Amino acid sequence: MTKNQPNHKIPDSGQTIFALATGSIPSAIAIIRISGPACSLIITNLTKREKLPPARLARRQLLYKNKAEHTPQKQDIIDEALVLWFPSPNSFTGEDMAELHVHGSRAVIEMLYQELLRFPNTRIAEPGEFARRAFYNSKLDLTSIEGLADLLAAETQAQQQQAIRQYQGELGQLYDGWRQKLIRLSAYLEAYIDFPDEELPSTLTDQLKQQLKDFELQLTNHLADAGRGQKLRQGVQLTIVGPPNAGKSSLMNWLTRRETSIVSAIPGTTRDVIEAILNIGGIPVILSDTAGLRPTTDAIEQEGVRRAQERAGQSDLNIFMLDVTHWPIILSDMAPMIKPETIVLVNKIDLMPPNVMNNYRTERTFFVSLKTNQGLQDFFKFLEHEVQKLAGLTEKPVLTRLRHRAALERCLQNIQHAQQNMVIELKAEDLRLAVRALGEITGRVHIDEMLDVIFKEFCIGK
Ligand SMILES: Nc1nc2c(ncn2[C@@H]2O[C@H](COP(=O)(O)OP(=O)(O)OP(=O)(O)O)[C@@H](O)[C@H]2O)c(=O)[nH]1
Ligand SMILES: [Mg+2]
Repeated sequence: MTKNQPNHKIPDSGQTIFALATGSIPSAIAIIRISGPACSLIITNLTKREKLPPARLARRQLLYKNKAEHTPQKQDIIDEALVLWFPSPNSFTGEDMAELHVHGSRAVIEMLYQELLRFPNTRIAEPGEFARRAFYNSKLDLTSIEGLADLLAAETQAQQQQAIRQYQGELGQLYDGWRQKLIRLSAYLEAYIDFPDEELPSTLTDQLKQQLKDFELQLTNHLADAGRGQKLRQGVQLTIVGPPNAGKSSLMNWLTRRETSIVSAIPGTTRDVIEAILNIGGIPVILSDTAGLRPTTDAIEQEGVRRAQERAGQSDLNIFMLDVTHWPIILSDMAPMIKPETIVLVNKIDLMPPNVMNNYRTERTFFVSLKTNQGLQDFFKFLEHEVQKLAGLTEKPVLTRLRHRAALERCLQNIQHAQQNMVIELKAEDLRLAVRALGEITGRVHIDEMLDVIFKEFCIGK
């Protein structure tokens, strides 16, 4: 077996890194985070105390310039700070860490940076370096680190909920659990290859078949549910389409609560795709207002219509809007744009009572007036529900990134191969590849080492 372990020692773990962990200065408080072997030296030196503060408890202490003499002078004071000491391994990075909560002025920070740089092998951290160290020290897997990045970028509550769950390891645990299962299946096969004379339970092949089948189903279901997690991260694409003058831009402005698009009585007012980002029911939504659809000889308007159709084609959900005075006549070239999931919005019911009894009416048809606000609340409630259905939180963890999807699809392919392959060695290789694909998601790729462990356990006494 070839050993293929990543280097779990950080190349420059001998170096101590530090960075400002809080936002731009000046600020009331600024936190400088330090990680690495020089932490204890830095704290004792800056505080001019022989003893380190108690672990993980905030202490108010004076910070002094890093001078050789031990009797600090008043003019050597940098700031009065809160000092926190997190000895390894119980820290975010797993290394010795410290936090200095100082007053957030440019002068204090600059002075501290200068002092910190005087310590041996100490430098300013690169972006993401604390998280990278946490990963190398097995404090966080890759999905947790991605969850942390999402948490820092979260703008809506649902995004925050998904991110915190991922950060806390929900997704990582799911994939790791699957990986362990696959490793066990691999071990069975390996045993068969290496000890062909050994008696294996006769039901083994049947069991293996069944387990691979179950696994394939689980993976397929998970992949099918995938859109949700990604949409919650990136936003649901919602597009308003329909004939000119229907009130599409009026709806855009109502939904965004500002004058996002120009509204006018002249048909063909909107010519380009106008985008706005909003929060509907905790879900980020990328809303597009588009040019009214109609045959035209105007080249610019033609391009606008093309863009409208293109955007509608790419969207997760479309609102098809029309004027009540035209309802239910829908031009034949527009009819295909109304799909079963499209929400049909019949506007301007203040002008005349809608003919609600007709063939076009579905459960997804709403009658509204953007002038009098009639019917808008019911429509909005429905929209909110639809958006949440597309991207809402579920009980089960869902995949959130293209990176995960690519690896899971590879894993699924290998599982399918393994089921078809009759040659046992090739089956085993397929499973190894499937394990590797799952390992890539969490960052565990030292498969062979794991296999060794389980294989030994499996073959006890042989
Ligand atoms: N009476 C009435 N007029 C409305 C209503 N909603 C919009 N309008 C008017 O209809 C006209 C067209 O509205 P827009 O929102 O610009 O329509 P649009 O679909 O964006 O039109 P294009 O950009 O040309 O495709 C404007 O004069 C609006 O004031 C409504 O509910 N009732
Ligand atoms: Mg418009």
